[in-house]
Amino acid sequence: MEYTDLRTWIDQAKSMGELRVVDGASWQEDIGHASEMLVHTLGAPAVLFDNIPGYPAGHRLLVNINATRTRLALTLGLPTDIDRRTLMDEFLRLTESDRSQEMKVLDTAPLFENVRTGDDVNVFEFPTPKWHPGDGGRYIGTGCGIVQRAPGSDWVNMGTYRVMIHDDKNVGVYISPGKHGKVIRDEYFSRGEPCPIAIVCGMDPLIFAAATLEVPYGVSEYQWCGAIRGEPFEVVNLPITGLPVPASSEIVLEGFIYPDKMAPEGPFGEWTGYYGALQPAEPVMTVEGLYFRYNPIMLGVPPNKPPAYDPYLYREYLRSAIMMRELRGAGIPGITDVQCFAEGGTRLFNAISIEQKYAGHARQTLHAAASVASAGYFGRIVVVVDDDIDVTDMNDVLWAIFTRMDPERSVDIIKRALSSPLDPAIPPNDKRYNSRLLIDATRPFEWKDKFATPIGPDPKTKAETRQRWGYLLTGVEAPAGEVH
Ligand SMILES: Cc1cc2nc3c(=O)[nH]c(=O)nc-3n(C[C@H](O)[C@H](O)[C@H](O)COP(=O)(O)O)c2cc1C
Ligand SMILES: [Mn+2]
Repeated sequence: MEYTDLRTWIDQAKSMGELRVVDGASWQEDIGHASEMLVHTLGAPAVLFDNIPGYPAGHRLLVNINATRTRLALTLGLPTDIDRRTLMDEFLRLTESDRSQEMKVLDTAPLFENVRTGDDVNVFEFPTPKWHPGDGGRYIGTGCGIVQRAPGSDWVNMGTYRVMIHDDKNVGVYISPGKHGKVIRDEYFSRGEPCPIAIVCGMDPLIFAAATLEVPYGVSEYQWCGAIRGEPFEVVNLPITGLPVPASSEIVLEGFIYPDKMAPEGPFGEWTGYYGALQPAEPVMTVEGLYFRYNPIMLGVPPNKPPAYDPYLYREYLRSAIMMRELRGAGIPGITDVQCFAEGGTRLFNAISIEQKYAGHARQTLHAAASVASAGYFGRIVVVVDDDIDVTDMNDVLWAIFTRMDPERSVDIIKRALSSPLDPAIPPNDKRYNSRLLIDATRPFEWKDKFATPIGPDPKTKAETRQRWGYLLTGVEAPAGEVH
């Protein structure tokens, strides 16, 4: 690994020409606007905002961290010129459960350079932007990780859930149904107990990515990062709750949420491209302990409309890889590739290619792919295609749908599946369930050998043609000896 924390990651990204620094942008509008442009432009750099008016120099905010394959590879400790599939396969290898590492608890950390408790707590010490004009407040938690320990267990979960500032000492935490953080929270609440939580607002891009992915239920995101790093993930315990947070954290808020302490939360510009509804009652955390390094760096990951948006870009690789592992783990053979398209926010439109081995194989794949953990929450359309289709090419997937499916034979609908208050397509008065469209766009197994022959070209011929005739597309003269 080339970096040890967010600061050394920034140094690396800067030396690779992948990071720019901006002075003087306002938290009120400029940072939200600039971030929208960056996340909606493929290849855009990470940007570190400093000297934000109204804040001390050095109180910084970093956006667009993992939005290119180069930076994602840096984050995962892989060669930065790596191709898509190698990156996915390496990521799966690194996160195999037999590489899992217990976390390592350190005695102290730079995080405690500044400690605020009680009356001294003021979460406005950091330049939290107003990310979208219609947001119900300033969201300090976008590139954040919420740390909780399952009651009566060693399992420490870290998930990214949005956090809105109510006032200088109170923040609201919104967690969608089915998420680990909600399951844990509700276990405390059902016993009538408060749920201790820690909100980490600046951390290295690896633990952040882990907090936004389907690390299996019961597995700590810390163990998973240890597996990728090949050494125990270093944490430090907080004084009030005892919760372990990353030792390299930049800013941490500590406190409790209570079953009977709720306040309206939202609206917030969400990953669907719409404002998520104002939630009438979400838990409020009174910040009892606030800790931060000198010159703290907050991570900002404001949700935005698909397709190009930092978490879609890296999750197009990583969520797709996780689904591939889940399908194989479910015992389904012949899984060739998976693409959770950024166009669907890596949830709403997912394609799986298979080498068909038996009648019913395609349907089995579809139903599993709509239900595994990486796709269980708020899915919409799942497509299975044959392995001659390039699932990374939306046009190829659409061509398979248009030419190999016959709606009467090829479509299933799953009803009453897990959805979310953020789902714009279900009624405002009941945001629990949606349905899933499953499209079998494979050649029907029983007559696939008689199916019309695709024109091609096959991948080898395609590559050779582009090698030989590619000059025609470039304005370059024909190579010597070539027909022209
Ligand atoms: C920038 C960003 C913001 C997110 N905000 C929320 C949120 O407010 N609530 C939520 O339930 N999930 C949110 N998610 C998705 C979760 O982080 C994701 O589902 C993750 O798997 C949750 O961790 P868990 O599997 O440990 O529950 C967000 C993801 C990203 C990348
Ligand atoms: Mn988890």
